[in-house]
Amino acid sequence: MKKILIANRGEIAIRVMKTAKKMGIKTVAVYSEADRNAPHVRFADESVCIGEAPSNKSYLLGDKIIKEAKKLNVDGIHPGYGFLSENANFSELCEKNNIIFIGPKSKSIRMMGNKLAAKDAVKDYNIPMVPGVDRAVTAPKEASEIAREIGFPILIKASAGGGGKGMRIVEHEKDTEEQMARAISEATSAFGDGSVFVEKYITSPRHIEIQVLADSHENVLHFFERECSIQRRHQKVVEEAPSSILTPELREEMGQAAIKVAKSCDYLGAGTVEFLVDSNLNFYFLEMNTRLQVEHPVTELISGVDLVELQIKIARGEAISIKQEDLKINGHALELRVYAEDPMNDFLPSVGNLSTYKIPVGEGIRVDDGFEEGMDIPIYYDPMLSKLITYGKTRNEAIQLMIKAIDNYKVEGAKTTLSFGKFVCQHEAFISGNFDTHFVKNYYTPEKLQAGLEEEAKIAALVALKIYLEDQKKLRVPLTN
Ligand code: MV4
Repeated sequence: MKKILIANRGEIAIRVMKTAKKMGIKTVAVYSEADRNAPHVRFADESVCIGEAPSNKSYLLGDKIIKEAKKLNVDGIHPGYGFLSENANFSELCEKNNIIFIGPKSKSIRMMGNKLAAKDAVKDYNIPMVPGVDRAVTAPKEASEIAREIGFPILIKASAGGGGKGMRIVEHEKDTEEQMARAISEATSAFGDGSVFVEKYITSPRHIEIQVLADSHENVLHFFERECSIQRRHQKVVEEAPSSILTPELREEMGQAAIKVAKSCDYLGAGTVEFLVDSNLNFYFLEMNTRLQVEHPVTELISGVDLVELQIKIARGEAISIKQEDLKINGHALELRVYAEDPMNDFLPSVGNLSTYKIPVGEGIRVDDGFEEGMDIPIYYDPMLSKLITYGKTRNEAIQLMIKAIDNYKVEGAKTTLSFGKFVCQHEAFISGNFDTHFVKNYYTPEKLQAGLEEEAKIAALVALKIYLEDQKKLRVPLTN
């Protein structure tokens, strides 16, 4: 592979290009009219404009991207995350055009993109699943019968859904039929597929996922877990590796389950298997994400591998040269997603011009970003500015370093979630490791964030006053002498 095109923008486009450069592979950036001057364009060896600002007129145009790739003699396309990354038709289109899609085969994407198909694929592999039904239910009455069997609360999920869309919790039997009807109609209008299924609702789970990699020589490895329970409305905010609740035995068990999920769909490349873990440490397979994930850096830091490099080698047909028993967890990594959103105002997007943008630097700090000082934040795309990642020998070291890095991250011109990240890192429940997916809902209010900021300002004022008084004393010494 001599040249790859990155069908993405922002931090992930740059992240992929960095590894390609390291491997001596030429890079091609694609960009929309809104991204003409974006850093990912300048970072690439070549670049091509693919359309107007809205993503359905640029970054989502698979045909157009392939046409440009062929013109430029591109050997492979890396899709990053989002956009075309889990589009089975695009993966297929690449294959048909003799361009290597750096990711799984279209068949695996299609299978895992449908939750009922995924359940069906893994059913002979003895993977723990949430109690429920693994077939489409369309009649509200039928759902009521199932619910009575598994017991309330239940969760109705859309088979084609994702990111919490099309999910409904039902606490009481009397609400079942009404909620079923709503879920079906919601799924039909959102996904064009009204299939739903029913599961027992796990009330206070943790969300833990396992990174897997599979090559074309029958090797499937796992790269441990990421703890992703700190999320807000299905948007992850803080991720870490390893999870503080897994024992080595449970980690091994979940790792082996994840490997089996990958095998069940004939997986190739990097993927993530999502699990729920309940308060008794039972784990249940949820779904598989067939892409490189936003939070992949925490895995890279604790395992010492470059996941993008392995993706590219696998796409070239090479075998993974690492053995499972050689992989060890080293240290602890945290990632904070820094969004251009206002935590004081219901996390509303806060776009503007980044008049000040200075990232923290130092040992154990990694910032993956696609922005620079003076840039306008485009309104058309995801408002994530960067990923602030810290690494330490222990969890506590990584947390303390994160707090310090947040303090040294200077952004003006847009509100960001940096202060919110600090709130999480200073919260007792987070520090003790005693939290679940309801952390933000249970503990966060803008008032608490405000109180923390005021406290900090007061301390800063006191420190300033103390320094001032001490300076005065020093100055007076020679005078009074
Ligand atoms: C669940 C669940 C509880 N019980 N399934 C949310 C998105 C999708 N990936 C699956 N999700 C959930 N499925 C059962 N049977 C709770 C969630 C869930 C969740 C999962 C992971 C991370 C954050 C979450 C937030 C709310 C609900």
